[in-house]
Amino acid sequence: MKDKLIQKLIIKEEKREQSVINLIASENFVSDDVRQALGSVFTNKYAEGYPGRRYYGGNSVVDELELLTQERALKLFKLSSSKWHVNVQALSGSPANMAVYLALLPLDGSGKIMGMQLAHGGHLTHGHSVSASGKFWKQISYGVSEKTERIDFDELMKIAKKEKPHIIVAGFTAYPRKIEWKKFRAVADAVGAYLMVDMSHIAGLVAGGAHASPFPYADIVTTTTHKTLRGPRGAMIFVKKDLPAQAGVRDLPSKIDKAVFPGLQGGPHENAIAGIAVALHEAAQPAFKKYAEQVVKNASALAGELALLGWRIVSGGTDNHLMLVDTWANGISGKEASDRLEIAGIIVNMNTIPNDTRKPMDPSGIRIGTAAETTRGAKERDMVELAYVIDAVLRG
Ligand code: DSN
Repeated sequence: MKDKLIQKLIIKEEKREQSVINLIASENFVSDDVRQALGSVFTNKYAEGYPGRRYYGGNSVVDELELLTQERALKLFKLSSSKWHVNVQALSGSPANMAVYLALLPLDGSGKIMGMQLAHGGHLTHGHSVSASGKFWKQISYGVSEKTERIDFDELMKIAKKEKPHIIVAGFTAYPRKIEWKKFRAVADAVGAYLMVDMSHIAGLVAGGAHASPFPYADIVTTTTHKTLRGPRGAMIFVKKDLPAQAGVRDLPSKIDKAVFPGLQGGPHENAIAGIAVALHEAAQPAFKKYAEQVVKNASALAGELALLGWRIVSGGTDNHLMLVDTWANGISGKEASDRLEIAGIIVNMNTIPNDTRKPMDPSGIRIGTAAETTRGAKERDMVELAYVIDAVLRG
């Protein structure tokens, strides 16, 4: 590389990544093939529009790429193209979610998104007031039960019946338990709401069969492509083709396509789409199924050992790739825990825990995930060892 300053930073970051244990629940290590696609000539091309309907010339190869990516996306999640449409252009998870709201919700201030509170594991774009999703539309929030730290569906039904949201969002950023899609469907049906699933965190687990698929129940599924799915940064929006018109919305697939472009963005990042296509192919291989299963086994082993060592695990454990550790129960704030671990070469993020009494910038816990280290080959015995190291570092 001629730009020595940037080359130096790339090498520096590569060394940093290699020298630490990465337990950030939303990160992963992509394959060389994914990186090759990302750095390919597809980055040169402007391609506003969709296959067969582009504004610029020279898009015949891009059309092939995008159609193949859509085909691979539908196949990976066992979806028929006669029933589901997929948009692969959204630049990342937040714009993908915004595109769904833009397509579905009224803009006159009456639109309601029912989403999980940020502090209980929801995402900013599920209607939080600091996100555009909470500025253009009203968040009807729900949380987890104080006692079980799991979703309380009776409470959810009560809120939904009272508030009558247009859309219910399931799928979270910091929820360690299996998500019962069928129960969300029942709540959405009871109030005539769309059910949108944001499966960003667990997409790789769903693809590998390590978490139940939301597709039999959801109307719309959004996902980022760079977490457990192990692709480049990007997003996909899946939408059912045969949805009944609700709140006057018809032909949802085309509405969502239009919300992505021209509604929210211009030219798609075709190099990222090429990387997504590679990742989708990788996730369809038998080895990925084993990977997804191992991610969950590793999380369970790590949470189990930490609990034995005296750390309170929120909700008592994990069913997926992540866990929340209530470090404040042992007198260490989440920030302090995260800082201490980083000094020891273990990267986690501080995180609020349900009903946190502390502030988001210094909350009561940390979030730990196993997707990245499982890619590096970690197994349960490594997790047990890691638990001992984490314990020793935190107890200092
Ligand atoms: N930042 C992502 C996460 O860590 O879950 C969500 O946007």
